[in-house]
Formats: sequence, structure tokens, C-alpha cells
Amino acid sequence: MPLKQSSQHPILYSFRRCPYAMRARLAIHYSGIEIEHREILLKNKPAAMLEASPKGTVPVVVLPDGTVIDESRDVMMWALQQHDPQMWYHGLTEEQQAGINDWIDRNDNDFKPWLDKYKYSVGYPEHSEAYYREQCETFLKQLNEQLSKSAYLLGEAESLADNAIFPFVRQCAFVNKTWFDAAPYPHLQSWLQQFLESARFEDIMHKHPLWQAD
Ligand SMILES: N[C@@H](CCC(=O)N[C@@H](CS)C(=O)NCC(=O)O)C(=O)O
Repeated sequence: MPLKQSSQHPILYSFRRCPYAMRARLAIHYSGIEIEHREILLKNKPAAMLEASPKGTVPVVVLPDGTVIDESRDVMMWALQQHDPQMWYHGLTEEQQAGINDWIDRNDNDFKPWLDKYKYSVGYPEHSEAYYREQCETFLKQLNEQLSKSAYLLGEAESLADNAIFPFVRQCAFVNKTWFDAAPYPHLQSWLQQFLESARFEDIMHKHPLWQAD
């Protein structure tokens, strides 16, 4: 049963520093969809969000007809289905689309679990922080290698792949920025820097007051 809600715009439940929420906000910003932004705290999730999506992760989108989209990749795809003006995904060849999906799969399934252990290494004492970082480097090297051949992951124009992945590389970089900046990944460093300095990133990182239910 779709959930009822009164807003005429889609609602986005979001948490500013979450990389999954960032990629959703990037795609929504790019597509130009107007949304009602509801900033939440992960330690105090609003009942309305949990009612829409009991698994309790951000991002969550609730459409005016009550449809709930609660996986960040699905939110990105939903946004691009509305409007994809610079061909981040639609209009690309099937092979390019498969390439995008492959990059995002590797980010989400292989890299992110190691990134969590690297970032919170005290909680995983079976290995050292340096060990977890080395595991992360497998993916960082692959990204750097690709970016040595083309400006973006899929070629000379940015695509869904770059925007789905850079928030996670950012998170990894900021665990120890001094290390990241000195690491032998110059192409990856400048690719990340370019996204961090972009107007879109600045826009999606604006601070919102916490959402309060009426
Ligand atoms: N597979 C989900 C993962 C989203 C996710 O794990 N988000 C984190 C924040 S970065 C979260 O909400 N965690 C729940 C919590 O910390 O309580 C997606 O892609 O949307």
C-alpha cells in the first residue's frame, strides 16, 4: 500500500555527510527535480521516514503518489529517468551503461566494506588501519589507472559512474587527507578535487536545518 503524504514535491530524507545520500542529491540536483529536503539525524530517525522505509537508511525518496525509493542507486536512476541532459546514463550505449554499472557494483560491493573498516578501524581490531587502507587501495588504483587514460571513468565526459563513486572516494580521502594527498594517485586526486570544488557539490552540501515533523 502506498503511504499517504501531503507534499506535492517528492520528499527526500537525507543526512548531509552520508555518501549514499550525497550521490542521490547529486543526481537530483543534476536532473533539476524539485524536492522537499528533510534533513535527519541517523541517531534520531523521524517516525515518518521509518514508516516509509523501515530499514532506516538514507537516502529515502517518497513520491507524491506514495511510492518509496530507498536505495541510493534507485534514487539516482529515478532522477535520471526524469531528465538526463548531459547523458550521464541515458543515450549511452549498452556497453557504456554496463561499464557504469560495473564500476558502481565494485564501489558498493568491494570498496565500501573495506572503507568502513578503514574509517572505523578501532572497531575491527583483527587487522590494523594500514591493512584496511591497503585493501581500499585496490579500488583506488583501479580508479587512478582508468583516470590516467580518460578524464572521467567512462571517457571524456562525466557520467553516473563518477557521481555515484566520488562521494565514497572523498570519504576515504578524508580518513587521513595527508596520506591521500601524498599517495601515488595523481589522476584520482585531481578528479576528486575537481568534483569537490564544483558548484554542484557546493550546492548539495549546503546545510539544512533538521526537519521537524509538524
Ligand atoms: N544500500 C543503501 C545504503 C545506505 C546507507 O547505508 N546509508 C547509511 C548512512 S551513510 C545509513 O543510513 N545508515 C543507517 C544508520 O547509520 O543508522 C543505499 O545505497 O541507499
